[in-house]
Amino acid sequence: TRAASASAQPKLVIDRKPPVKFQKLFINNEFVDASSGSTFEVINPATGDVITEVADASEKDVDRAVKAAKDAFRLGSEWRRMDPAARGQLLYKLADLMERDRAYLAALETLNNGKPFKDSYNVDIPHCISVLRYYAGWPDKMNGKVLPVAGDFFSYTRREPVGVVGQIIPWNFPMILLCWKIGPSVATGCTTVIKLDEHTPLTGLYTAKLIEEAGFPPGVVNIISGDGPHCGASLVKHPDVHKISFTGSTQVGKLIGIEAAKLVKRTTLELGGKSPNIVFADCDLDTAVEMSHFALFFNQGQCCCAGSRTYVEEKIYDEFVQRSIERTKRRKVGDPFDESTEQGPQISHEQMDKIIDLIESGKKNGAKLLVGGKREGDKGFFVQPTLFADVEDDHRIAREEIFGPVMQILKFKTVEEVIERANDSDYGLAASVFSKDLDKSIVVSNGLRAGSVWVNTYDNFDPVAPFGGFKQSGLGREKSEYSLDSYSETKCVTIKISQRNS
Ligand code: TXE
Repeated sequence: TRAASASAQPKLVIDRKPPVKFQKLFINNEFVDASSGSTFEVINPATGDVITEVADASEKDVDRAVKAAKDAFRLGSEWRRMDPAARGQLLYKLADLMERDRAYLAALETLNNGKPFKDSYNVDIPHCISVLRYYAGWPDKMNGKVLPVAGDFFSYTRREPVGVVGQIIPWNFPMILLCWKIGPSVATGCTTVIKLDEHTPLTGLYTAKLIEEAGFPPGVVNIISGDGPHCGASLVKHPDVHKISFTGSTQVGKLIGIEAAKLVKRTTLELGGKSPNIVFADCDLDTAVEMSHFALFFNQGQCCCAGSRTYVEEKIYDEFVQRSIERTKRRKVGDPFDESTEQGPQISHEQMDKIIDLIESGKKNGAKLLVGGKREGDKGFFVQPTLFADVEDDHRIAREEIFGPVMQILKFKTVEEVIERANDSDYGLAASVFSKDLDKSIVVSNGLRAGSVWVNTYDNFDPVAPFGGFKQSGLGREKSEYSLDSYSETKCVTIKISQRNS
């Protein structure tokens, strides 16, 4: 039956040159030019060529977008009067439209970001759809409580939207992170201004069109393209923005945290990582090798939660390294639209240079370079799948986020030692454990200072599961019901009554 249903599916035709349909700012459900008229170039990372130009939002445009969001949030507005379940229906509709346009959105994502089409199509867009559907179910389930206060009073809580939200996203998962932001902000009844990353604005601007088509009232979701230091920073500083949700580098996250704190804005930050992946000798070695490879190399290594410190127990170290060498050598780099491609280009020349610089530091520090280590070709921003073994804890490649296809393998002997070394990092986003010993897996998982721990798997991103960092990896949680808390305020109303009774 599987074969029968597969053959019933129309064959997917991949458009390698998807047309770019929207290049302007989406404010109040309209596409508008930047007030200055200026634009910036969007680059295809696989070739280095310019794909198109999009509107470059300035502080003035941020102000326009925030005003639209503020108007949509005013008391008595269509949005504020809408039944909770109707907000959910809008998210369902948006998810349906993404499903309809899945192949186009996936092709546009691949063109702009460089990730393999098979990932955009099979991972990114389906995940977006399930995240929106997950949040669509929430609006009519966020109850308050009646409180048993003392005296002649009646007291209840209400969960109210935080208000106008400013959301800033990076380039590594342009569609997924957009949906992680839209979902909870719409579900809780907020209005939002989302600033797309300057490298990858194309799918977000197309999604703006779908938002309009889904029937969202004007001003509820505004989507703008612009740079960080001017456009992003003015959104963070804007006095009418009540909450900031940022995903990006730890460096910028700290600046944003400081600015937002000046006006006591609610702030969630999802930042960098240097996640330990611990492989015990009693693991299933095939699974551990393949999943450790995936943990690091998925998305060209451009994952905040990449398993970028692979600690392998001494007893299996040599064999693990050998098998990882073979797997890394087999990794297929190339045109992201080719079906067999596992790895596309890095996002930019700048990121490629940063990765090469860190590879050089690894060599200098004395780590053993076993595969790759160079730029691949001279067109586009490709980096060879690279593998270092005998990495020491104080090497830069074991401490800094590389954000590229560079794997670090480190050796350990005991459980206590590896927990301590894994936790010796300023970051604390994710971690993983490979072992068949359940007790050990649980004890180690509970001992790791990280927001997500995966056991015998990696990158499990169910919408139901919270995601976020300990320590300098961030503040707050994304996805799941936990993120709803950061988009809502709890109000307590207490009413004097003439007589209480039990
Ligand atoms: O990030 P930035 P970059 C890490 C990764 C990468 C490094 C640098 O290590 O190599 O960061 O990448 C906006 N006020 N991550 O420079 O600058 C910017 O316009 C307000 C991890 O691309 O943090 C973009 O929309 N906004 C990360 C977003 O911040 C500002 C994903 C991210 O850009 C701003 C990406 C400012 N002053 C990079 N400056 C993850 N957690 O997954 C910039 N921005």
